[in-house]
Amino acid sequence: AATGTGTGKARLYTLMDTYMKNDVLSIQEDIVNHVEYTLARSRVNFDNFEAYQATSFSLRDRLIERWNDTQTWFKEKDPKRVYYLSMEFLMGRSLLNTLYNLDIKDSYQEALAELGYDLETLADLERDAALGNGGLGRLAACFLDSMATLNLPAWGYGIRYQYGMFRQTIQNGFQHEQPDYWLTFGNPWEIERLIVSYPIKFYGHVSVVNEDGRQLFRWNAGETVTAVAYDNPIPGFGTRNCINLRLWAAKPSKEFDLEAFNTGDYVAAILSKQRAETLSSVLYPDDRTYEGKELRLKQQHFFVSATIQDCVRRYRDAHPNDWEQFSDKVAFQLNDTHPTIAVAELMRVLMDDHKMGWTKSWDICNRVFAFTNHTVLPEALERWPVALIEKLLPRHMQIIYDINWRFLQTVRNKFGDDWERISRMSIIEEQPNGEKMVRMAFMAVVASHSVNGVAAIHSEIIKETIFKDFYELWPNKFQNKTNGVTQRRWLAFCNPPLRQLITKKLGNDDWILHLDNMRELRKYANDPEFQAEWRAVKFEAKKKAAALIHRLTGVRVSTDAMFDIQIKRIHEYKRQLLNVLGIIYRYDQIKKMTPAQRKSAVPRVCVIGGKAAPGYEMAKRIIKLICAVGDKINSDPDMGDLLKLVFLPDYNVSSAEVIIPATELSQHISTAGTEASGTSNMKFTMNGSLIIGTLDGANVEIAEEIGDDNIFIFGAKANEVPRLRAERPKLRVDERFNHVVNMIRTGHFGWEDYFGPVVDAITTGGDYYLVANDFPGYLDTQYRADEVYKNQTEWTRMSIMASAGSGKFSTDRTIDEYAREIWHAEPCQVPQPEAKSK
Ligand code: HBZ
Repeated sequence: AATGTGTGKARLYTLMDTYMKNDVLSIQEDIVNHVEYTLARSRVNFDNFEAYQATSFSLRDRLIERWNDTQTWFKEKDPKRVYYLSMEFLMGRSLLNTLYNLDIKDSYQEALAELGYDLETLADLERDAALGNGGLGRLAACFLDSMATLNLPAWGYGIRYQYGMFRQTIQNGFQHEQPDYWLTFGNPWEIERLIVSYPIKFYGHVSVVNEDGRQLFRWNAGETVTAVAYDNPIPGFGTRNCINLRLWAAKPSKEFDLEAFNTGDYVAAILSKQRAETLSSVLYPDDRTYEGKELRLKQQHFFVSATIQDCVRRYRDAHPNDWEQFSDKVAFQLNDTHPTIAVAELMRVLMDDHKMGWTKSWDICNRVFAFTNHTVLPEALERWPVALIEKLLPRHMQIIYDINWRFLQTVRNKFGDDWERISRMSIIEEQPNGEKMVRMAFMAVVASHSVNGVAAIHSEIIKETIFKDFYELWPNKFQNKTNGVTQRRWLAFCNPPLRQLITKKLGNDDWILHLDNMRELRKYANDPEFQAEWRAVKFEAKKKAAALIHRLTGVRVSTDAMFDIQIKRIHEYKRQLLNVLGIIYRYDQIKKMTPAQRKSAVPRVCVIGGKAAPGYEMAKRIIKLICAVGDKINSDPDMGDLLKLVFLPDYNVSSAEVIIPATELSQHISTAGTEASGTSNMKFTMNGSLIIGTLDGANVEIAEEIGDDNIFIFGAKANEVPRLRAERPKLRVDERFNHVVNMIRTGHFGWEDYFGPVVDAITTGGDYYLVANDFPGYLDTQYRADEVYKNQTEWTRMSIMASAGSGKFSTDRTIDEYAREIWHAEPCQVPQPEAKSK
């Protein structure tokens, strides 16, 4: 093959006319070449980490082939492109995911084994790419996997933070935050593209110039930063398509401030330029309240402006001097309000840089933007001070005022001079203290042609609450797109024994692309032989999880106990407190049992894990409470293997991949109406865990799909919550609740002063999240779960039914719906090539 003949292009084509080979010998050659030529280590002497790096580089080469072919193909076919704009992509590790998606895991495993390296060991050395907080960031990562797999011409755009989500350590039961400098030893998966860079402007002032009899606005920026592209190939499964996650890093701009140089302070001038890099240095670790920090707004504009410039350039390369097709070729999905400044930025680019009129520019914006909301909690809704935007992005602030002015005319045309309504709906909020704020969610709704929630119940709630007025104005804008997760990472790859069992039973592994096929497993839910295999798979997973728990906490847990898990960010609304109170009750019950009663009790391993936002005092106290209760229980000889409680430190994507397959009961117990969707509930269900949960978020649809006899539901319904909140102080509280609360208050677990505010919040403080109200139902339902667990045949039946009914919760379904109903984008599959020259 590789013999160069001819000259010029012809010679180039024949020089390398085959793709990289995936036989064991070729893989070994590629790996040792990278050891020697990329890492500059001796090919006969390299350690595990170097083996991991070289293996990753050899995989990157394979990804690049696909990436290049895919982008060339997209360019040629010119389909409508989808751009997913997100401040967060919680990718986790890439090594195994790449091997599985490229279907070359076995060859690599064998190749490495022959060289004396163990693939699993190497895979464990990879640092998580933790460029996200939680559900919202992980959803973006699952979306990329499905967009690639469904052959959509889609790209993700975000920020290449140097510090990802902080590493959580627990010292004496308290959370400590450690920096996550994940790039210490480089990132073998990314492609640095120094050539792809754009200037990003900040500050300065706006002037008006006359050109050809037209008024044009000119923004003279006070500061310019350069955005440099880092590309992360995202391979699909069962396809050659490989899409892109383009992350921007901030670098100093080339244009130097001559004045600073001329005044002689050369070193100070360079140092001040260098500060530009701080823009992309750190992920904000708060998923609870919007952070009204200037740096956060700068990050938003930074990545949005680079993205818009990049996408406009790509469009104009294909369609010089023709804006007519822009909205047929481009769709932007806004992942929450964080990228909403894109609306003003695109308006600015169209009007100021490309001299388009308002009407035409606004029409384009409306056709290209769509917005996803992920929360109804008022404290999480982004509102930026007008004064801050005016200072940082003066031209954008003018445009926002103009958008609002025209929008409010629309409101008046429809509803008349209803000033209350107009002030409620205004994008600019006038606060009593006189400070004006920009309501980013309203701007996103006004500018987008589609607004969606992330589960059926959530999409209804936003129409009745935060966006009620807007729903009345534009009922057709509002949609639901129930979240999903990728069954590749969250079932097939993280749980190989279950993958094997399912594939064996179904006779093929088509379910990895068509999760609905799992429905067929229902037939075997009562089959004793299948049940035994199903339990054996779970037991193996529990052993692995027990080893991880021991490694991270030093606590040994029994694999014969029920694994009862709650892992998610720590929030009052997610009610980890309800879980702890239930565990305290269980502890107290066991203490009071006779030896005979203890014999028949169901043993449990309770695991709670999750990070608290560094400034969220209450959440940090709750972590301490979990740890204190855990210490008491785990050191009590009366408990033995009957009850353990561990706080799992530094919960992240990689630990989720071990814990979720091992879980038998998982908790999704938010106050109804507060959790937009939840996505781990879907991962657990796929892996045969039963859910104990409220009728909130996607739990509602999970119950529908798997049958409400296969899920443990309790608690107030969303529509009862407002009334219960109002009545709460009048209600008499359950004795069991009073008892466990008193145990905390009276120092049974120590630290009673520190836990004071925690207990107050659910008693004298009004109990906003209805912990007391839902406590009796929770205990009764936990008791029901114990009773079912005693009957392993019934438990296993429910477990199989849960997994079998999880087909709807694949992001393949979610993304297909977005593509058809919001983006109007078609798949564009790269043909299977024989050789490069073909
Ligand atoms: O988004 C979560 C929702 O709480 C969860 O119910 C849903 O399943 C998931 C995906 O739709 N929301 C978040 O994870 N939110 C954030 O992480 C966040 C991050 C930065 C912010 C605000 C929120 O400034």
